[in-house]
Amino acid sequence: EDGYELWLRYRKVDKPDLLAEYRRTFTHLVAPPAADGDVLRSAATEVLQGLSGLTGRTVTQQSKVQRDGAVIIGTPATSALVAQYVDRSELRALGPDGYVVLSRRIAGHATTVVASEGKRGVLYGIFHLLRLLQTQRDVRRLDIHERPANALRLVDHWDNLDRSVERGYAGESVFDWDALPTTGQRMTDYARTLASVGISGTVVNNVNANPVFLSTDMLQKLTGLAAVLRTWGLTLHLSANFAAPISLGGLATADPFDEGVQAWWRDKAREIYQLIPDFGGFLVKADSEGQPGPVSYGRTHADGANLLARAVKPYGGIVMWRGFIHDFDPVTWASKSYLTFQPLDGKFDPNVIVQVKNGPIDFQVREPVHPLFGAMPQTRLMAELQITQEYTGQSTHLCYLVPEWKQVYDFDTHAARPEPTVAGIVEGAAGVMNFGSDRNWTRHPLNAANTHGYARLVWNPALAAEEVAEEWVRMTFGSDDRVVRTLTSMLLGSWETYEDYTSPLGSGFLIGIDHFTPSPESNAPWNRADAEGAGFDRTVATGVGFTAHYHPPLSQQYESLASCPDELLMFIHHVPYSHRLHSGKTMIQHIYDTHFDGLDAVHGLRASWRSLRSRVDRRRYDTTLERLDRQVEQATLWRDSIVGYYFDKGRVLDESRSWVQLKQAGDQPLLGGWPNLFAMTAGNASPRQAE
Ligand code: BDP
Repeated sequence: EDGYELWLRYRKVDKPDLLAEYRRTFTHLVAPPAADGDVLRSAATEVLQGLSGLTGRTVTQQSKVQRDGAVIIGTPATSALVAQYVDRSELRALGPDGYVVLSRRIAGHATTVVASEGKRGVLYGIFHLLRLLQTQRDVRRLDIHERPANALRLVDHWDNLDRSVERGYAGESVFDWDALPTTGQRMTDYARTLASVGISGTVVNNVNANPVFLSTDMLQKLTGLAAVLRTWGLTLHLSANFAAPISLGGLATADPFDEGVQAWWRDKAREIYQLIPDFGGFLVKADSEGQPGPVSYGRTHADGANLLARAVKPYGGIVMWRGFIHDFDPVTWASKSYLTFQPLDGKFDPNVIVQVKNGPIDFQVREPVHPLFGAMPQTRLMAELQITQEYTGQSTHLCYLVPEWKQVYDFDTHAARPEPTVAGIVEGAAGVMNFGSDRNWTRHPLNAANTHGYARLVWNPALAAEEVAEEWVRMTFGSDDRVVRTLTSMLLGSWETYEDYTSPLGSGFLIGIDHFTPSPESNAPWNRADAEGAGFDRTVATGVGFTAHYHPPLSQQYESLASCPDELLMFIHHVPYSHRLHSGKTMIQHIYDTHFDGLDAVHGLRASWRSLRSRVDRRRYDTTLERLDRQVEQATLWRDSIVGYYFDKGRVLDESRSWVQLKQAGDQPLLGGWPNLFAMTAGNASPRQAE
């Protein structure tokens, strides 16, 4: 296996009893007639392929229920059986993306009904049914009623016209622009895979947007891509360059108040919708990192967003306006987007959704939850999460981010509203994508767990991380108990492990310009380590005032060194090395210990994987092991650099290790910063003396 099939492998079920059961329960398909390109046709094809693979018997489509084991799929409008046997008011309540999967006796036979008010819901329903078999669940008495928690379930590609990918680590762009409008099997599989986990749309080009994506030539090419996506219920979206009226339209300005500019966007929208009638809308990064925007014309972000929103409104389009403002000044960055956007609450048109990154800086391994989530009650909001592991090990390190995203969704903003958690506030998410041109899509075979996990959480943020991880493991590697237990636990601990050997206590930005290797020295303005302590003072009392952006009691909790959660301590406070954490350790000892423990945990990850050698197919085993070998090397470099750095700053000895121990840990070569590592170990003579 080369990993191409990701979690849609549909291998024959390996437990005899279960296999017999599934063979009885699923014998034939009864589906409404549907033309090629119709979502219902995709659903029928997929369910036939999936059930045939999983049962090892050819399941065929029939025109009516013939015997026990019929799978009936459809909407009330397309299937008389669905109309007759499924409660219409319930389907309406579940909405066009929701569905039911029910065991029912129909025409005297045992059947399974997958029904929805909308065709897309039927597609999601059949993937749910297949997932039950893939994860070896009991399917005899199904009574499933599902609706997505979020209407907007998007992935964002940061892909460029030359097929390079901003923050892509799996080869080139997954999209072959030159070949468009022709698309091949890979695009079909791309769309199927996303649909299988309920993704509803995709933004195909980089937020640092090349205006050429809106040119007539390019739009014509994109019709081919939109057609494949449509077949699988996905809408195409584009990142728009705010200055396109100048660069493409030849106008002298892109000022949102200029009538010529307004007309240009109206015409552009009309052209797009003529070519792509179900176009989803625009994503815009404005006035950030050199991108053009309304602020250059003395207008606000709301003025800019509303300009585009009005152009797409007649066609039902939306504008996702990024609430992320990259500020190269460490002093102001954490507050920048809050201070820019919060005053604009209530000023955005109804079809604008402001897209807010999970934290106030930029996808660091640990950040507080973005204060904007609790601060814009009159504005539609969505979360931006980063599936591609820009700062979390790229395609070398295993870092399963679902536990992090769960914390974001569950975060109580304490805003005065009925559901003050992030999950209750946002109406969708955009996940910055990790798929590339590599045969296995993500290079690191285990990193597709993040793609799957992101999608499953945006569908239902209440799912437990354990459940999501285990589901992915079973679907991707099969249901061998050892594999399931081992790999699930590898995934679940890996984010905190990554945090342990990289960035302590919310420090962030200890990373080099490649966003991969450690480089604490070059980030001194960020980590603010000196002889007495470390961390960035963002308090109101003595720092940059960031804590004021939160509602009480969060603002007080963060403001006080005593009550600030340990994991955010260095994000919010400048802390003496001797400060005792809630764990009872001094801050500096915590830094030392977590880095040593973190590296040990990476050795543990590799050992766990090795224990699965005879249980995982050769190719995926080897590819993953090769990644874990590199992770061990990189984690060693991280440990040595970071503990060396903090020792160098504070000259505080490590209470719990001696250099002899370090030396004896023979399988952990000391890479970076080794003179410091020797020097910092407690109560020991220097290496030379001891030798
Ligand atoms: C940062 C990336 C940069 C993106 C920017 C953004 O380093 O490549 O363009 O964010 O999200 O994470 O706009």
